[in-house]
Amino acid sequence: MIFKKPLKVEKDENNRVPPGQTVTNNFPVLTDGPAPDVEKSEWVFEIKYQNELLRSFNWEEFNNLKQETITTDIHCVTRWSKLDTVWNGVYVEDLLDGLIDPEKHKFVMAFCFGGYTTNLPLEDLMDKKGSVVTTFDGKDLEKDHGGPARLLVPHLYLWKSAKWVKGLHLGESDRPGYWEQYGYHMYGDPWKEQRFWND
Ligand SMILES: Nc1nc2c(c(=O)[nH]1)N[C@H]1C(S)=C(S)[C@@H](COP(=O)(O)O)O[C@H]1N2
Ligand SMILES: [Mo]
Repeated sequence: MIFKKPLKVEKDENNRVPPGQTVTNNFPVLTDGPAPDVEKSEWVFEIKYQNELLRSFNWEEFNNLKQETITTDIHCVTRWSKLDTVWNGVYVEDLLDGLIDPEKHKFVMAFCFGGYTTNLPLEDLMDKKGSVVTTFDGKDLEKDHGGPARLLVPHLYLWKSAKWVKGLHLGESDRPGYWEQYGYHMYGDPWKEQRFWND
């Protein structure tokens, strides 16, 4: 009888890169329109339900929350992936702590300085799946990548990771955000290649 050595399970690049994607070491910038200027002194993060402001943080309040380091792969619908990116920020579930009413708060529209929006199910931001990050690679997040703060939702295509994020609008129903109105998929799972409406 032949005993085979068990296969060593490593984080193999092939298993980490979703179909149709190519790994890059660069960090491309993809913004529709100009990057807005957002001063930390005017920065706010707001959590809303309908016309009601449930909670808000200014820069100082946000930075007093528990900061986490997140190491993750990211995948852009324009077919590049970047492995082991390192960010610092706050988990969305900590921002929402004690606020959630599961009957009313099922979906989220992230909104941004500059007007961009993107939609996602609330549960895709919970359980450490979503965060609001303020550093990349140990340095303050560059303006072009969304500084001072962006959403990071690495298990979905990167258009869901709203740059210059200003808050989350909670709601009962899933409405299309900016790119979702123009043909991008409502959910955007890179492992299922949910790039466009009919994927
Ligand atoms: N506010 C805002 N966020 C945004 C965008 C944008 O145009 N405005 N572009 C999205 C798209 S389509 C992608 S692919 C990623 C790109 O992030 P990056 O420029 O840091 O690579 O940001 C997303 N977040
Ligand atoms: Mo994109």
